[in-house]
Amino acid sequence: LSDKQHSVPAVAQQATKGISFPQLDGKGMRVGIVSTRWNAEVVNKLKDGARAGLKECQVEDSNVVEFEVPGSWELPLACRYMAQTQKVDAIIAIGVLVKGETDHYDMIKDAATDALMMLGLETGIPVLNGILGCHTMEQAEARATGDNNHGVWWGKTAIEMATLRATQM
Ligand code: DLZ
Repeated sequence: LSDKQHSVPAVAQQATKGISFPQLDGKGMRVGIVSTRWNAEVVNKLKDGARAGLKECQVEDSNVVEFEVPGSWELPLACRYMAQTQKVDAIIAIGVLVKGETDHYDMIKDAATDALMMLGLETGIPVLNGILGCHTMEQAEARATGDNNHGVWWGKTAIEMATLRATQM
């Protein structure tokens, strides 16, 4: 076999737990992060993860735009405001919903995630669902820590989807 036939697609050496990514080049891309103040301690770790994922894809710090909102319910509308600026290649919405004793959790989780999906489909801008719906704070912590920090995947997924979009335009 020739060298060419031997060569494998550049698949993630940068894998975190559970998923691998192709080599991604986010140089020059602008990415929005919209996050909540509810459950800020875990949300901040996820945000750090997302920034780290973006950095691994060569996204410059100055090209990361951040909005903050009170809770996960507010995420879709704030993401829409950001999408309307037409100045971002992808948006990462980050929130943590912890199930309480009422139905509030289910209402917010389902409505917010559906709205984020619709926003992406309507605008064509990749909108990442970074809402963790957990039954306990410990579950959320575990998904915001070390090689299981889901924020890192969201950062890389944002660039992968923005790259895919760019190849379609
Ligand atoms: C009200 C509420 C509750 C009970 N729990 C959470 C939560 O766990 N995570 C979260 O992001 N937001 C929560 N909120 C706030 C709502 O998302 C929203 O801010 C309010 O209902 C006001 O619209």
